[in-house]
Amino acid sequence: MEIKKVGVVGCGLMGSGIAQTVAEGGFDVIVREPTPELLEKGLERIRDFMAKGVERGKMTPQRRDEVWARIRGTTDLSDMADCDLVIEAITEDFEAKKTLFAELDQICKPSAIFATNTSSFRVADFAALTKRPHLFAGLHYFFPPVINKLLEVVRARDTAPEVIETLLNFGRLTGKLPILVLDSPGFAVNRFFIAWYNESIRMLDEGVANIPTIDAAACETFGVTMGPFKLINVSGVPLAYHAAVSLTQSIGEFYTPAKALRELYESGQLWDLSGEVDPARKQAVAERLIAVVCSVAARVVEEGVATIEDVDRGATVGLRWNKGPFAMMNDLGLERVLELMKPLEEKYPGFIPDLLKKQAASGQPWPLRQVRLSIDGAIATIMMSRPEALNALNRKVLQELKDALAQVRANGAVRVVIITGEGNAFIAGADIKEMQALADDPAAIREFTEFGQGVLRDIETLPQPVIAAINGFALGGGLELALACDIRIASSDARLGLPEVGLGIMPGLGGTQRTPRLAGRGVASELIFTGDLISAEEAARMGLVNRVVAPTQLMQTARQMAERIASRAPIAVARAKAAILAAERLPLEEGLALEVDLASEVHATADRAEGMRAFVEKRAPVFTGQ
Ligand code: CO8
Repeated sequence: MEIKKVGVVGCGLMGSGIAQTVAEGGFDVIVREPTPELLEKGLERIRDFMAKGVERGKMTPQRRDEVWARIRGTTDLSDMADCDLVIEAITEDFEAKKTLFAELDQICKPSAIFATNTSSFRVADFAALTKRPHLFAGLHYFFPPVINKLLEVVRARDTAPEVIETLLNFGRLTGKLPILVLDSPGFAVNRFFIAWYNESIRMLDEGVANIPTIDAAACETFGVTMGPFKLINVSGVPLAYHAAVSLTQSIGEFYTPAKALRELYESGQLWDLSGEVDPARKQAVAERLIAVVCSVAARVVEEGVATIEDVDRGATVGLRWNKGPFAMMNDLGLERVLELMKPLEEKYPGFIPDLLKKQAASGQPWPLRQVRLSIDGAIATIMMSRPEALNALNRKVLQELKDALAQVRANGAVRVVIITGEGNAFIAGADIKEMQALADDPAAIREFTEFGQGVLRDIETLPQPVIAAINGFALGGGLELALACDIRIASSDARLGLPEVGLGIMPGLGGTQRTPRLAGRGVASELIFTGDLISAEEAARMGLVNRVVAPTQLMQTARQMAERIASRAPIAVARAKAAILAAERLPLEEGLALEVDLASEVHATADRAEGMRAFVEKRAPVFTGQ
């Protein structure tokens, strides 16, 4: 499903940010407010935001003009008629949203996807009002939407899988780190975020500590700059109060707003943040907050709302915590986490989720994955998923990649593999921080380098062809990994390079060997000696990349190519891959002899018989891999 034009209904604080972020992703946007005054105010907000970006050097004036040129305002809802995606970002009012979606359903083309940015209503309740529930999902942005990279893509009861896939990809193209969540109250992040601040205020109610102490303990424990009280003052007391009320209604009493929060809301005042931090009470506060957050996070996963990785990403990306709840639990040890939860089990019956008890009983930490393998028919996609470090390759990532490759190798149904990166990088190299820690141990560096080379060799020698879909930075070990793949397709905004000599090291994951084989000694020497980054177009001219496509077309192009390859005879493709690889090491005569052997072997397959029979019978062949 292709998205070219996006409608954003509502140009308030959220809508204006969403419109800008979508335009920054290269999409044409039409944004609607019902009156010229409101529209002008909303567009002014976007202009101001971008002007500040230019002032702070975050955006060039040229980029600002490009982005601005993609945004058009309207007061007429019927201007949404030809949009491929319409995002609703109006006020959080159920009836207003209902009316809007009923109108949009009449106006928009039948193939248009609808998304609501609601944070407190069920997406399915709006979807059911339209004739397109399968094209209906949630896109829950976090404030401020231009800066906060988190995006919850909400799957409602009837949302079609291809809509989810399209929206996840749309999120990535607009610079977000999307997480997939189920349509349930508070989705994933608000569930534990609201519990976090509400429990903080309950501790104030109970006299566990004063406001400065609770804020200080929260800041230290979660690595944030604002504790819950200061944050509520900044983001608004009514918002905090209503969010808790909404979850109380949909989930239960656990979310009942703390007494002091209700009183503050009713008084229309802000928290008084003055006072002294009492160091002796910080530990108790920290332990209780950890217990609450981890209990809710485990419950969210137990209910299938999100994965452990996505919950942690929600916390680190959306809330800017230094660790997600699951990483936090792994650091503390699950037995210790259970101990911290025990005192709260009496207060909140059923507080400790079974999933957590089971994981603790297994004696294993939570298996947080940084490489995601998904198999869709004959195509396996390996997503390097450590976007907070631009997918840099550390030991854990390399090990997980190795495991994913082993699974693919053993899976006869997989015929092609695509490797790509989460976020705006393919892979920004080997993990410099990890390498730095090993620097004084030459044996460890040698072992790490050999291990990394082995994993890249696993890619190269996989029987199935591997396509690198290079979606951003492919640097150092990242480019070396791409060079170990059979085919490279790069997004036009990708940057490639072997910058190792600038760090005082040299390429160690095959850069000095595969680059000259692919692009010749001159190109390899220039890239490696200068350490310069090059554009995707330059890389294509040098022969390092097969083709360059628009960012919006990258995954589609890779998948279409993968599908074409997957439709061919698998044994023929695998043996051809082996022969092509051998060409790099064998003299021509030996290579030709190998080709005779392999071609003869392929000739004896049932797929050869089928392929030729299909040609004669003028029909498409059906290959079985025999
Ligand atoms: N290793 C570890 N962390 C990284 C890496 C990396 N290679 N690249 C980026 N990150 C982290 C950053 O530290 C940052 O984390 P934090 O927010 O905690 O500080 C986060 O990713 C985001 O990065 P930036 O803020 O730097 O993002 P920018 O958009 O400003 O810049 C760049 C993007 C230009 C890609 C920049 O991050 C960069 O220059 N990265 C390093 C690129 C590099 O030099 N790669 C080569 C690494 S060496 C290598 O690959 C050798 C392989 C051989 C190993 C064996 C030899 C013995």
